[in-house]
Amino acid sequence: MERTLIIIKPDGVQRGLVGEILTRFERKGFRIAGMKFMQPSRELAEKHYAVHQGKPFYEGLVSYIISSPVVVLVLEGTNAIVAARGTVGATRPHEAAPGSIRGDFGLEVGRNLVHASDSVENGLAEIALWFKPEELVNWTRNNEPWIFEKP
Ligand code: DAT
Ligand code: MG
Repeated sequence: MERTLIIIKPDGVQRGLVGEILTRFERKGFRIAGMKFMQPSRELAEKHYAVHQGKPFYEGLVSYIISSPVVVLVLEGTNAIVAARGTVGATRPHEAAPGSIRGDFGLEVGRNLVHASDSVENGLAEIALWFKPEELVNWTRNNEPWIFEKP
């Protein structure tokens, strides 16, 4: 089953939106394979955002993600990468569709609440960066046939 890495960023945690954001992923049908509350180090944040190094917003992006604790999740589902990015919404919240997390709760790109992996390959690398293998759980839900046609 395809996996994606989700981060509820510091603004989501500070604004008390963890439950609201988790609910949206749960009711979409994703299965949680990993979840933790943690304070990311600068080193981890720099690795996570390495592709953006050198861009004008890079330093602000790193300081933002380490400014407060975050909730990190691994979600599983068919087409998990694309589906989760749909649930999250466009990068710039003022352009994100109403109904998406960013579209409903954000106004600025520097406070866009959630990270979601953008490809299967990057998702695997991000999961390996944020989680140890033993922190991920292989399990099935008893409602799986009502979410996945071929569980
Ligand atoms: P996304 O988080 O939607 O995958 P991205 O990978 O292009 O977007 O960029 C990572 C983060 O960097 C994004 O969530 C917010 C920030 N960012 C991107 N483009 C930006 C810009 N033009 N100005 C300020 N911050 C930006
Ligand atoms: Mg991205």
